Amino acid sequence: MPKDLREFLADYERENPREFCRIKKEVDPKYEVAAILTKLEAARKLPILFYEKVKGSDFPVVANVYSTKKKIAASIGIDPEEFREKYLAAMENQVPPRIVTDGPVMDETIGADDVDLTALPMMTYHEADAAPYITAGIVLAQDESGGCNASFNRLMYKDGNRLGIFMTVGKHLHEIYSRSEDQGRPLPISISLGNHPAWALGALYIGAYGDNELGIIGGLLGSPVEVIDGNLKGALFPAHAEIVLEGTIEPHLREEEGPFCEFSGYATGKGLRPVVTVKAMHLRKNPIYQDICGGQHREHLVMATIPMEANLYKTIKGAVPTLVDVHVPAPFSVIVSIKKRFAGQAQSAIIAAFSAEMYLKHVIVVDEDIDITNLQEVLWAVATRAQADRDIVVIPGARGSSLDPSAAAEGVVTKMGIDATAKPSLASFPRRSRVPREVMERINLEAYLNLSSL
Ligand SMILES: Cc1cc2nc3c(=O)[nH]c(=O)nc-3n(C[C@H](O)[C@H](O)[C@H](O)COP(=O)(O)O)c2cc1C
Ligand SMILES: [Mn+2]
Repeated sequence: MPKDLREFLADYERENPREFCRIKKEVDPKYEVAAILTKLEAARKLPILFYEKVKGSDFPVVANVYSTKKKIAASIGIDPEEFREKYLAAMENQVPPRIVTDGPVMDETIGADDVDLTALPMMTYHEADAAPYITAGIVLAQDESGGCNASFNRLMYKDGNRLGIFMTVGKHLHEIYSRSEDQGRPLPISISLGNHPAWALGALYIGAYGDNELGIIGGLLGSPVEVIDGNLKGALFPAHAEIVLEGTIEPHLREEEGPFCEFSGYATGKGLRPVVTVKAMHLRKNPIYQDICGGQHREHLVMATIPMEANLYKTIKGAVPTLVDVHVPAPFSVIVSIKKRFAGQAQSAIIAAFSAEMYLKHVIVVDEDIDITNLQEVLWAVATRAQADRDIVVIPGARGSSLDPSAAAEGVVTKMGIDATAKPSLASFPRRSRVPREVMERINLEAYLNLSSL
């Protein structure tokens, strides 16, 4: 198993040269990197992109590291079908982090007076984006019990050593910050770029406040992650990252942040949001800057569903033991299949799903005969097994995503569950059209017609 991002990249390039693309021609971090990725996606190409020369910066940039499940799976030595099992096992068998005093990221350190964020190739992706952004930074912050929280948070370049930060209300980093702000204290954080991909799966973990995501990353890797306790007490940072920024989120300070085009496919409006002061920058020798293209791109969508589906599976299984599968096909939406034994179990699945993930807005529950990755079949089940007056649960005024542009107030949404299971049961429902199996097996098309001429 690779021990850090650069080892993973070297392994992947060697083993999958067609999925690793080195770009030697200079690219502009303003729009051009996003344009290349957007055009490649339209052509259904998702290679890791390694930009060797980025205008205005000495650092090469890597993007699309998480663009397929295959890549992320390779980084932790599993097949893509094993994610569910592996993630649940990592949640059960967490490996606590090891605090070390040194590591590769300490090759070079730049102190507060000399930090100039413009040295980093921060990106502007879309027309509506207010400024260059850092998107692939993993923020670590300690809660009052000393546990370490990890999350991705977009960071807007402001000036010199200052960044605007977007923290969703109700997520853990926002809660840690609010508690520290209540005490009038700045919150020490670290922002790391260029981690082993397991860090991304940990940062996207959705669990209870106080859960230590470093233990889950250790569980995924099968060994403790090494973190350094830096100058700012409370801000641990990964010893093997490419780049680390240490800083504080200031209490009672709000400045304009945004707009920024988000994974929802829309630009979120500007708002008054907290500010990070960067107090030190640590770098490996020849650091690689990692980028995740802002907006609705494969990388963001694919990666986020892995921990989300594992968490939904675990929580819904607790309520409905005959849960079959869960699938997150689009932002804020999940499709759940169950083997319904008793009336009311679809409703139990809906309630459990909403309790597991605050961002969820729509839950569709179907029977076990439906392929939940086939949206046409799911809509067929909704059309033929549900009646709106009987089978829809509506929860108005609930906490949801602040990135939902249809919400009446930011982050306050109406949630909907659809029970698209057959009533009263699949066994008693009209039978699906099916040619007898024995005949299907017996009939050989080639005996009746020339298949290749059609
Ligand atoms: C590339 C990327 C960028 C993200 N940016 C943000 C962000 O700006 N603000 C935010 O609240 N969540 C963001 N997220 C989602 C959070 O990282 C995610 O909800 C995480 O589980 C929150 O963890 P926490 O509740 O432990 O703080 C982003 C996710 C990804 C993959
Ligand atoms: Mn957390």
